[in-house]
Amino acid sequence: MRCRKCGQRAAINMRHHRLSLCSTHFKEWLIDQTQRFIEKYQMFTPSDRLLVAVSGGKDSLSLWDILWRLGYQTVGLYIDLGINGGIHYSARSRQCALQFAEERGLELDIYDLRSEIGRDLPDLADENRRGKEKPCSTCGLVKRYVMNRSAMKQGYDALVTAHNLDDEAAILLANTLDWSLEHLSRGLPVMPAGAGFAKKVKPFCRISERESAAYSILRGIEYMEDECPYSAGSKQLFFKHHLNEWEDEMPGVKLRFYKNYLKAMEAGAFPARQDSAEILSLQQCGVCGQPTTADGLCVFCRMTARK
Ligand code: Q46
Ligand code: ZN
Ligand code: ZN
Repeated sequence: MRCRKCGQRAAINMRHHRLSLCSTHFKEWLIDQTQRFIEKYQMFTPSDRLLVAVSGGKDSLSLWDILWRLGYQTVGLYIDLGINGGIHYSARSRQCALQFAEERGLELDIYDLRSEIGRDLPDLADENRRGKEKPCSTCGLVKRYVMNRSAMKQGYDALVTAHNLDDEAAILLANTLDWSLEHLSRGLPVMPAGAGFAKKVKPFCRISERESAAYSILRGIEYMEDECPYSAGSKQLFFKHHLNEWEDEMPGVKLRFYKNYLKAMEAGAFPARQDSAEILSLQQCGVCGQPTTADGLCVFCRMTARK
């Protein structure tokens, strides 16, 4: 297989784009693609200050590298959840994020759950979950809360996450199977700011997991290769696995599924999300000031209050 641009040996063949590229041209191509989607979906401009959520994995570090090369003003946010799972998951992920930032002279904010609330995610999840439920719902809540609060408090113009095409297609499939109109109306690459929520953007929404992994390897980025020990058996991995099987048989099916969803949204297929505080009947949390539908304290403040 040869690179379409220069005829050298190809480093990657992307069947869904009918495109093979060498290492140099693939890296250039991925940077161009990312910039194209930033502009197409009007995510942000060079004058915006961006908070990039960084997990230490391939997607977030590849995306941060690309935003940095494109000259955007970025600060990273790493949330240390204190997950060990026998592999020192959080400590090693944090190290990857720190090393990445240091090598490029970038600023990385670290939110350390144990220092902030006195316990790690697995303890917090134990206090709050029912039965043998995984800690993922508590984890999701903590991450969404910390990301939004950090972005709002420090006045960033947008919160950037590295959700990729595989993530978006898997979420879309799950929400379609449930016909969850509420969630289907929130799957766009840009969620505008409003009612105490920061603007959220996903520049990698059309970039596949395989492409972002190839980018980090070809760029020599050291990322956390192990998955979170709690991810095994998750619904999202189940959907990703099946989407990948379909992709093998029908190259491009994932991208078509997601792009056609965006077209359907544009055509008004699902009700647009209403974001005003009145419509969502939001109040301000009495402790942290974050938006909440509950009276008094938000879910995070209630959950993390010492019992
Ligand atoms: S980090 Fe958290 Fe994931 Fe681990 S505990 Fe579950 S949600 S699997 S993206
Ligand atoms: Zn080439
Ligand atoms: Zn609160």
